[in-house]
Amino acid sequence: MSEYDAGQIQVLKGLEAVRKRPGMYIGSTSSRGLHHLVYEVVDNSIDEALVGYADKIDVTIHADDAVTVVDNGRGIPVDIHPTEKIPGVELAMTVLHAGGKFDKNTYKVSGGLHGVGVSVVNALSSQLKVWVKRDGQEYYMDFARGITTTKLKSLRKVAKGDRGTTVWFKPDNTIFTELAYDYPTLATRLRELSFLNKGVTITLTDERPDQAKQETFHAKGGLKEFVAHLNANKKPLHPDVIYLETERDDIGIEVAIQYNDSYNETVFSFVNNINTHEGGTHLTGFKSALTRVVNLYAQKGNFLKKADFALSGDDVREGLTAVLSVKVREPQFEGQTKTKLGNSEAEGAVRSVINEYLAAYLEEHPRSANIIVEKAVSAARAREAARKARDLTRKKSALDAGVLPGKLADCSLNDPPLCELYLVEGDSAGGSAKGGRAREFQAILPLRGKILNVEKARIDKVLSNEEIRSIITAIGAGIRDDFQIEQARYHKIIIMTDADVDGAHIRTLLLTFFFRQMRELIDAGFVYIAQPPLFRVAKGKEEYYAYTENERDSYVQRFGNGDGGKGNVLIQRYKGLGEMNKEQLWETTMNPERRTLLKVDMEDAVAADLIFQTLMGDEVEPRRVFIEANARFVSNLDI
Ligand code: 0RA
Repeated sequence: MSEYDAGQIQVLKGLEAVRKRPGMYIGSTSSRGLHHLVYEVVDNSIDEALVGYADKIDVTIHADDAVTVVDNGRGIPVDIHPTEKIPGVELAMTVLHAGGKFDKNTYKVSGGLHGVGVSVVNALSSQLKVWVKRDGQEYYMDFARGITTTKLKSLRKVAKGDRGTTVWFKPDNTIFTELAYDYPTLATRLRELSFLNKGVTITLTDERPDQAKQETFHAKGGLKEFVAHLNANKKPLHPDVIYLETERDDIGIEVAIQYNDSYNETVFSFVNNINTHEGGTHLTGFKSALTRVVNLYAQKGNFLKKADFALSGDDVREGLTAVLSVKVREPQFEGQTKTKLGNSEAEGAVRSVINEYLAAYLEEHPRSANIIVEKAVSAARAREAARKARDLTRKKSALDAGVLPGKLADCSLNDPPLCELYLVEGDSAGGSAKGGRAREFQAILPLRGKILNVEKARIDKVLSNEEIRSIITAIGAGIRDDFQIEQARYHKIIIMTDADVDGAHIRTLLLTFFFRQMRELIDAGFVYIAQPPLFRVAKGKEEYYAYTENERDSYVQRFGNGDGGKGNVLIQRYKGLGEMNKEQLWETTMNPERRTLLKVDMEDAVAADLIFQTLMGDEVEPRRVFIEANARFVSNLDI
């Protein structure tokens, strides 16, 4: 630390800021943030693949949860930077956003949570080591919490063509609250990256004892294989995946499309490998072209008997599985979660490419074209049939209480950010909830009987389901394409079901509904799950609620230790919400001062889509496989 010049002070300030507020750079310091460290390093290697220099990336989770990422790219530069006066590799590792300083001719991943720079990983690692092979030499450096501990040194000679970068890092246990990597989470993202970056081979190796595993991800067909993967548990309506890869107006465009016999729309869009959950210009261009081309084909072929209604966007996307991936040089990310593409040029580029290509495809493949158009036409007929029901479900204005469902006990405030809607299983719990609630801001909607499984139903059937209609009208924001989050009458929708198998089923049915019909509600963070306690442990005037058996035992222990005996400790087990009186329900599950709510959020919409398909879809075999693989994680199955 003797050569402490102004440059280094600046460096320390930068990385110190990362350590002070890690959430600003990687989103969180929980499991999600931990996984982002790996994604950040891998993204740098993927950038090398994007410019054609790397085609192999190896990720290893070591026994101590350290991670190594190896690529065969050009290797991070090691020469001294002209103005910063330190080796390029040291610059990349110690200066925020240094990447662009010495390389700006490429599509950099630079939006969302990724693209913050590998220096952030360094700052948040108790140790980081980097090996670079370039120009016939292997070099090495190491760091601790972002500070250089070994300056660049030359290790050995290597063959001229032997190039690449190896980064080993150990996440800092004073920063992260969770240090164990989840293999399936990493595998899902690495598989996705292999689909998105055709031809790159990515391996994932888990060296941890008891869970040793290795997989290789490689997709020769790129997005074509992505769509085949998404449709794996579904019945495709036409054999080929429609696929195109091209460039227009300096934007790389890759699209794959295949319809299946379900009623769901599964469309994912990416910009520079980042999932654009909130869509944006590229997706708008894609959707409008798809709607236009299918309508034109339907009109020309007289598929629409009377031309009194056109096929809507929702109609042409019924049963559609599609992935759109664009590569944009300077992406502008907007929206609440910075996952919405703003670049206006992307809309026209994607629209014109899809217009041309898809029109030609339909002309050349009349058999597939007929199936696709017929699917959309039958969706349109169902939509017509459901129109009345749908109209009934959309409120005219938030103030117009006349159209609210009869069994809704609404709150008296009309200020959505403050208002909560409890969806409660059963009339008896509904009654207690109504009695116990804070009526100014808490509304109660009791749900009787089973919610429809929307995974298997078409929109007309969905909308004819009484329970679902009540939920839609109570929320007041419409559904699907018509969904308008600004109209939502509550900013907390709280699912309150029993802690048993039936409760779990109803909860899953509700989550399936929100995921398929009101996904923005989940994206906005408006969906929650109430956590009713399983036990009340009391002695004299002192009482505690326990949410697990362990918690119960520790309260019993605590009481026991007080006077040497446990004799007077009272343990009450709540079998269901219905068994709690209104005071208990308020105190344990609804009182904002004491309750615990789980917020529903989506780490990965692709993974969520596959899970809903598996759990709620038509095919039984994948569900059996899932249950067998996951049964060991289940505890308290109706204890
Ligand atoms: C800056 C410039 C060049 C490569 C890289 C960074 C680079 C960074 C990482 C991080 C992980 N793997 C990486 N591989 C490459 C290009 C330098 C040149 O022109 O040779």
